[in-house]
Amino acid sequence: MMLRPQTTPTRETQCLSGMWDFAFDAEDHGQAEGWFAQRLPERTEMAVPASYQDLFTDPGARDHVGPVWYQRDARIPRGWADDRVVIHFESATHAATVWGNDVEVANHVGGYLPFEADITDHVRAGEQCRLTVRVDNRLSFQTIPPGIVVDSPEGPKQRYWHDFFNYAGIHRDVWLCSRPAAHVEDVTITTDIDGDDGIVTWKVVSQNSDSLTTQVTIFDAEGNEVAQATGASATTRIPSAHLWQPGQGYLYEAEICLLNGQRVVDSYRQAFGVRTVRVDGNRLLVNGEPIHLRGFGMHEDHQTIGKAHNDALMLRDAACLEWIGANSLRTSHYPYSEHVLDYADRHGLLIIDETPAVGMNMGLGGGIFGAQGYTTFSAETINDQTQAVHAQVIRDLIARDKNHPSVIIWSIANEPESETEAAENYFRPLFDVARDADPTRPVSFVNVMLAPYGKCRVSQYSDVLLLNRYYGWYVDTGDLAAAERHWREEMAGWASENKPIIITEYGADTMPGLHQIPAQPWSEEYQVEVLEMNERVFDSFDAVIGEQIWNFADFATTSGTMRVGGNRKGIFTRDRQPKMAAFHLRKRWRGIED
Ligand code: GCB
Repeated sequence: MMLRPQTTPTRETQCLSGMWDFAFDAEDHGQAEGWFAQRLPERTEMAVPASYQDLFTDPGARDHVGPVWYQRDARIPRGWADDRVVIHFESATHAATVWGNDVEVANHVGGYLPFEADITDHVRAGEQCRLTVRVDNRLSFQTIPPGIVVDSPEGPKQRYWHDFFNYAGIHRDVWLCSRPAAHVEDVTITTDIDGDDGIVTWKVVSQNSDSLTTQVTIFDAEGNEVAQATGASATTRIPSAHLWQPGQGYLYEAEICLLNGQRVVDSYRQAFGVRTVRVDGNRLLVNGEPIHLRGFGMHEDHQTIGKAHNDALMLRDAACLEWIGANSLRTSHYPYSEHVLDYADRHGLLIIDETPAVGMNMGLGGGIFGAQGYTTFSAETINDQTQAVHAQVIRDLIARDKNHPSVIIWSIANEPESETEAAENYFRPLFDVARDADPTRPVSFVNVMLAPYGKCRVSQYSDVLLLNRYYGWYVDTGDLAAAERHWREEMAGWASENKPIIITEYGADTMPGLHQIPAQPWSEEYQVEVLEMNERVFDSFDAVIGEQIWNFADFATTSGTMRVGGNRKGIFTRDRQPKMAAFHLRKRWRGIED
């Protein structure tokens, strides 16, 4: 359990982003040599946040496999003497060990979720502290996502089965935070609608607070107090509530105070929206109204900074989404920066929130990854231990994102093997994990073309069907008439399930500037024709309640004969300029013809 860093009357924060010392540790001997207890040997500089791979010109940096080290000094503010001092990482990819001075304070595996450590006992207010972080980019069959390091005469190589480059490093902000010893540790806010009123229920977990009272005050977006109640678990009513709606992200804030009589011992503010999400037959209802998703599977991927979060680049993405008429996105294929979800909350974007479980399918190769030679689920590959890690990542994702009104569906995996008994056994309990952690939202996973209607054994557990289909690209390449016929045949099957269907991927690689009539794969014209073919299919099935194209923008991948400077299925280029298909979508989604 963990709350985000926040400055409040009882808490302070100091952002540690900026320049850090940095060293590669290809031999993996830094830990044994105690690099955390000295200045890093053979150090260079590194920007935080950033992926480190694209900041050098040396291929060795880009292809590095193993640990890298980050280090900087930080002065603990002198006013923090009576508080707990915490170091908080929004993420570090894929595993991190953290030292405060000479003491190991945190060890975390998993590249896209936050972690923190209480370092009070190892630092002193007013004094400098040396912070050292060892970040390891290696994946194994027991990590999410999985991968494998293979030895070769040239050194170790990382192999993985997902189609995006294995960027690593400290990708999001790092914070020093103070908080009182007695403090709010977690809050879960759920909402319901009763006539015009909003019903708000909270559960606050706090530390060292036995003799304290929990008081929650709710403010509207203009800062007016609209409700107040005491109790760590309570329900209150907002009369004539302003609902959070698609396209209108109205937010309330709950101020949670721990009180000792009149004295505020800790206070924390949590934004939330009043809204409901429900599946009804083949409809997905937000506030009782059916919704239709338009948008994209995306990536956190940019020139130079790789997978780092940057507010300015996020705003450019948001401007492109607005321009084209998207109302939704999927955080393919990992949890995105919390700042993306905040933006979505404020603007009413609908989010399918995905775990980093991607590349769990040895049947997929298609020339991108070459021959696999592994069994997906087995004692030696993805096994019980992986499943336990996967369960934890589902819990951690939900713990982080549960209060975001923009999140309307949990996706527990992308395109895993799902046509086998082993897959069913692996995934069935994971759906329960998600539903236990959050009974208020639909749970699903993204189905792959190798497990079509009638073959998939996991979709039966999904509340909403999420399908990735490449008719006209990986199958029936260049033959859109056959593609449309096959797609309709398969869709008819899924539509008979009486569940909402969202097509979470479809599209075609496209080189901007390549024009052809008649259209051929890779041309801008062909991308438009693939979209049009899909749209004809979607528009003739009531159950299809969402279309999310693969991908919002071109992105970096591993090297491969199917990838030309990365994956080119973007509707925008990697620098966020429109391909021809963007104008087609703007017309379909917004009715605007440029
Ligand atoms: C998929 C994957 C996505 C790939 C995409 C492609 O099915 O989910 O990660 O990038 O196909 O372009 O091949």
